[in-house]
Amino acid sequence: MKRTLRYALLLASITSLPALAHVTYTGRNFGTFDSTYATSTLTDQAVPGNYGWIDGTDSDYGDSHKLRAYRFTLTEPTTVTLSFKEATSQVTDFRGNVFTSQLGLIPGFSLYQGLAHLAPEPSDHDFGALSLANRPAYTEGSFRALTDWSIGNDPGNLNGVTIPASLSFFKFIGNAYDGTGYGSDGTLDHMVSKTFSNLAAGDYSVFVGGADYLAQSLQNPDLNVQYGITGTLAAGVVPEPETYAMLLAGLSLMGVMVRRRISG
Ligand SMILES: [Ca+2]
Ligand SMILES: [Ca+2]
Repeated sequence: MKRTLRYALLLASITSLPALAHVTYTGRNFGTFDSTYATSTLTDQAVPGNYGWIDGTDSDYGDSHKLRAYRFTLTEPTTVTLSFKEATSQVTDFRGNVFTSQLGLIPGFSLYQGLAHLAPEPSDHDFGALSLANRPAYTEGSFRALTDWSIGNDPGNLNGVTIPASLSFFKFIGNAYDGTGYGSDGTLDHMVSKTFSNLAAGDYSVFVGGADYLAQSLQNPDLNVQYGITGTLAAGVVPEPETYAMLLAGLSLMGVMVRRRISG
């Protein structure tokens, strides 16, 4: 397909996209964890453009449509390591079309306490009246990468009862991004990882997007390309070798006891 036609089609789909590109966690729930060591990996996700995360670090905020929201829940204080890396993903768009995203994401992410509205409540989005009323007029969206932020939904209807629009609040915990810029992980290898020690029990959101600030140039031919992401969460602490030794000793003792019981 010719590039110009491809971009014309992309733009045509983007104009009808906003109603379906609200903040959701579909396919991006890492799960519920306690301090027992466990990991969860989520594939086949993609983000439009390579700048969504870092655009939220500046004074005019960022558009949350350019990031993907992940969630997880902790049932007790737990240490969590989050890792995101470039990937090719089989992505299904809002029309049900499946396509392959491309490599090249320079990932950045921020971790927050709190969740966006969940179905059946209407999803949050940047350009609803409540979102617009709760940020300065000159801003590009509600997303903020380095501090607390909020975003609202539209009024909804639940079982015949009108529910007013309300704000979702995200309390900033920390961030990390790939590359060599100030505050980055220092190595541009299309992956980034960070450990958050002893997070309190509760619900968390992670917003992931590109960290190439210049990629938002309208001259960038890849402005709206879908970049694939693989995300991994590791909860708890990897057991120490001594713990394994004790575990093995315990298992062999049980084996002896079971054998004795069978033979006795
Ligand atoms: Ca911005
Ligand atoms: Ca890196």
